[in-house]
Amino acid sequence: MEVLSKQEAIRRLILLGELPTPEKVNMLIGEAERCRNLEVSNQVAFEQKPVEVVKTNIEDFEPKVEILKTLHYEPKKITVQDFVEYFRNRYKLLKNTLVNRPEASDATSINKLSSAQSNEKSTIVAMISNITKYDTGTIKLELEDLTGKITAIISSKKPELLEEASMLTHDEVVALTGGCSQNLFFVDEIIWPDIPYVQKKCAPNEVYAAFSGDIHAGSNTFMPEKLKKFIEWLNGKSGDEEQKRMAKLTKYVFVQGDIVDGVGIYPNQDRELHVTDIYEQYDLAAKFISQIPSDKLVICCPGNHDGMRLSEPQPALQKDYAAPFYDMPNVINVSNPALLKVHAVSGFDGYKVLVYHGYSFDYFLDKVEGLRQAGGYEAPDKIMEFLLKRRHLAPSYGATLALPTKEDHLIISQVPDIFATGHIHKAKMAKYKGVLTIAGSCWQRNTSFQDRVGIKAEPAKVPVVNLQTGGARILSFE
Ligand code: D5M
Ligand code: FE
Ligand code: ZN
Repeated sequence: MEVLSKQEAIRRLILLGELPTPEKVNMLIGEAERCRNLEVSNQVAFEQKPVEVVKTNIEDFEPKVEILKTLHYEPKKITVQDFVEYFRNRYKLLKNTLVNRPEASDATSINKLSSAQSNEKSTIVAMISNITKYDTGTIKLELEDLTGKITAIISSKKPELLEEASMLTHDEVVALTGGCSQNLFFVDEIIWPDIPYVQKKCAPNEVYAAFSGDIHAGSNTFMPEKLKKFIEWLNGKSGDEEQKRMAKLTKYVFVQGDIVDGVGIYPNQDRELHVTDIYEQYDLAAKFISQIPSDKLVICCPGNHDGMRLSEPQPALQKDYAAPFYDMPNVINVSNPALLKVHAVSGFDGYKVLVYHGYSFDYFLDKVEGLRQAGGYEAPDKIMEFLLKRRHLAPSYGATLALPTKEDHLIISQVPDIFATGHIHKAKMAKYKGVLTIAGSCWQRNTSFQDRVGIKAEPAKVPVVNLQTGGARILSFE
C-alpha cells in the first residue's frame, strides 16, 4: 500500500504552491515511501537515528545545487512611484495568500465596511500603517487597503488577542475579523498569511549539509584557530570515527554572510580591525574557504559587513573585492536572500533552502514586544517563525533598506524546507510547521559593541543536518 495517496500528494503540492505534475506526484510518493521507516524528528531536531544506507551507484548522488532565486539587479533611478508600486504589489501578493485560507476567504474591502450592518462580522485584508498602544492595554491600529483606510481597536478585555497583537508590526499585511461600528473596526481575530505544513524530506543517500557564516575576517576579534578546526574537520582530520564519517559525507557548506568584517561599517571600526584593507580581508577569508575539500559545494551569500550596499536584496559578493571567491570552482556565490534547491538527485526533489543573513532581525527585536518576550536575541528561531508567518523577510519598511524592485525579493513566495540565517552569532535550530529553521553561529568573539548592549555571541558552533533523516546536531569547535 502507498504511504501517501495520489490525491494527498496532489493536495500537498498545491498547498506548497507547486504544479502537481505526474513526475512531482510520483517523486513525493517515492519520498514518503523512503521516509516510512525513518524517525520523524521531534521539535528540535538534534537527534539522529541510524538509517539503512540505500545501496546504489554513488555517482547518482553527486552533490548538486540549483539556484531557484538569486538577484541580478541593474541599478536604476528610484522614484516615489516605485515605492507606491512596491507596496501595492506586496499587498496584492499577500492578500492572495490570505484569501486562499478558509478563515479569510470571504474578505471584503475597507470601503464596503460602512455599508455593512452595525456589528455584522466582516473580514478585511489590510496593511498596518500605524500601531499605538495605550496605558490601558488597548491597541489602536491604522489600517489601509487599496480602497481606503480605517481605524481598528483591539480591546484590553481580550487578553489572548492582545498577546497575539504584541507580535504585530507596521507595514505587515494581515486579515482581521471583527465588527464595524461608527467607523471603527473592533478586532476579534488576527490571521497571518503563514505557511502550510511542509512534508518531511528524505534524501535517498546519507548526506549532510553544514551551516556556518559570520566569519568576520579582518576583525581583531576574528577566531582563526577555531575556524581552522572546522576546516580540519571537513578535511576528515579531526573528531571521532562517527564525526569523521559525517565530515566525509558533508557535501554542502553554507556561509550565510558577514564573510569579512568590512571597512567603515560603523564609526571608528578601524580601531577594531586587524586587517584594514577590504581586499586583504577577502583574501584572508578565502585562505580558509579554499581549504574546504573540492568535493563539497560551498554556498556563500553576503551580509551587512560585506563590501557592498546594505540595501536588500543584496547581490552576490562583489567580484572586484571578493575576487578569490570567484576563482574557487566549488564556491557558489548567491544574493542575500536567495533560494536554492539542494541535492535534487536520482528521483529526489531536493531540499529547498532559503538563505538570508538576518539583518532585519535587530529591527524586529527592537520594535516588537512579543519577540522580546519570546526570548529576544536568545531566540533567533522565534524571529524566523515570525517571518515565515508573515511570508516576508522584512515586513516593516525600515527593518532593512529594502529596494523597491519590481519583484519583491524579500517575500517568501515559495515555502522552504530549511530556512538558514546568521547575524545573531548564536547557533539555534527549531522546527516551525515542518520547516527546519537554522541560525548560524560565528567565528568572532564578542565585540566591544556587543559587550555594551549585552549581546553574548556563541562562536565556533556549526549546525549540521542529515538530509536523509532530517536529523540535525550542532557541532562545537571550541
Ligand atoms: O551583528 C552581530 C550581532 O550584533 C547581532 O546579534 C546583532 C548585533 N548588532 C549589531 N549591530 C547592532 C545594532 N546596531 N543594534 C543592535 N544590535 C546590533 P553583526 O552584523 O555581525 O555586526
Ligand atoms: Fe555578523
Ligand atoms: Zn550581520
